Amino acid sequence: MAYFKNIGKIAYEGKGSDNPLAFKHYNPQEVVLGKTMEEHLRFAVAYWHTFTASGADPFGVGTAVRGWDSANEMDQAKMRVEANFEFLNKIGIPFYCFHDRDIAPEGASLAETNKNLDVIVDLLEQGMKDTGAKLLWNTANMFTNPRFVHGAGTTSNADVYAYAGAQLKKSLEIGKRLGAENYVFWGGREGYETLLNTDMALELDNLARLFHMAVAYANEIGFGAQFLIEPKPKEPTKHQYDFDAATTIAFLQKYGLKDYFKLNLEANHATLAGHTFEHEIRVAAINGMLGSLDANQGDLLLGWDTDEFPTDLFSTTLTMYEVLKAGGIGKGGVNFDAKVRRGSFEDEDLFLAHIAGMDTYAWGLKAAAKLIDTNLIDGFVENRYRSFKEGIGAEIVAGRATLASLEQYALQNNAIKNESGRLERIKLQLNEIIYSV
Ligand code: XLS
Ligand code: CA
Ligand code: CA
Repeated sequence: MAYFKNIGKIAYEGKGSDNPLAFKHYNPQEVVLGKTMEEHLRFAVAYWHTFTASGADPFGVGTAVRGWDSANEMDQAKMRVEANFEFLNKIGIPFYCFHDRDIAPEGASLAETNKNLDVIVDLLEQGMKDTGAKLLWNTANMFTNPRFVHGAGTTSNADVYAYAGAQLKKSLEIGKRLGAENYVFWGGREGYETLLNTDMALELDNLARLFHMAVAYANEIGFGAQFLIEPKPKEPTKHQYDFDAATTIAFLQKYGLKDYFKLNLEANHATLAGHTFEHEIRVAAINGMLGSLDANQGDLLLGWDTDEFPTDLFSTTLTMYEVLKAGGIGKGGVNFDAKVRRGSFEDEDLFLAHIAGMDTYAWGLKAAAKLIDTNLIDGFVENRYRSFKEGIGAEIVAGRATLASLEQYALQNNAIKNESGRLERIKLQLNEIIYSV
């Protein structure tokens, strides 16, 4: 059955087109710096925002009008599978991502929940065979159900920890069956509200133990997906343990997990942590930990995770610049972890929102490639640090300098001369590049 009957395949029509249901910048086969846009961007649809969510917020029920609204829970789950493949095909996105609880309803027991999952996973497997759609990543939702009130891997209750382990095991099996290229761990409630009732050391040790068990089980069943941890500084807990890229890398290092994980970085989580998205990507990249991206944007006037579709060109340009400089996104992709606003409740809005995100990323990719071609940033940065290429700078970089040798140099070097960072000039040139492509 078709759910989006009034919408056909979205085509690339180029910059002059005024058709809202067409791409102006995303031309999948267009080659940019030696790879097609499709290969660079590896777009994915987030199942939860696109098919499961209803637009409900703390002040009101859902507003979305969908073709599966009136069916019972299990039928809705089946209808969403069909809608997913129809949507992927029409919008031209090769990948999708889901949490276990997005695709199938929970039953009265864990066994019944797993049975529901099996029914839907069969349908997903068949749909993927029929359409060629691929799973960028799957994950386990260990935060919505009330049992996770005190966390999952960091809960104070060992029974809940065991349940989380069982849920994770099933999720890894599903990932293997559907050939997921990555597997994501986002610590939904892995954090705390107050130290007055919290054993932080035990919680962190337990979380690491769960990750080690996941690595061991994936090995055991031959599930070769890249494991990814997704940092977020707050929401739902006040102190999320995986605060940002740097904190997460330190955690992985401490517990001997660094070789088994990379990072799934989200734009809105970066800004919640007080960083830009490009900062988080650079931190991951220089540590060899860049895994995948959750593409969205926050609202500067709101302090929470609004998960808006990315439409800020300045940000997508700098994001794609970081990705290109890091040598690409590898097995990862650009997953639209983004939801249409509550007022955008029609099916057509799902298409328009993804088109906006895809065009903004494609535009950003073209601008980033031009930034590299024109050598604007690289050239400036290289010149800015040229003092480390010779003399005392070269001694420092070679690791031969000591405090005594620095003192000897500084004592005879009375005229230190700094140079301007030229920030405003560079920003204007960046604007010119963005609007020229
Ligand atoms: C929530 C997160 C979540 C992860 C997957 O803020 O973004 O959706 O991406 O669990
Ligand atoms: Ca996310
Ligand atoms: Ca988010």
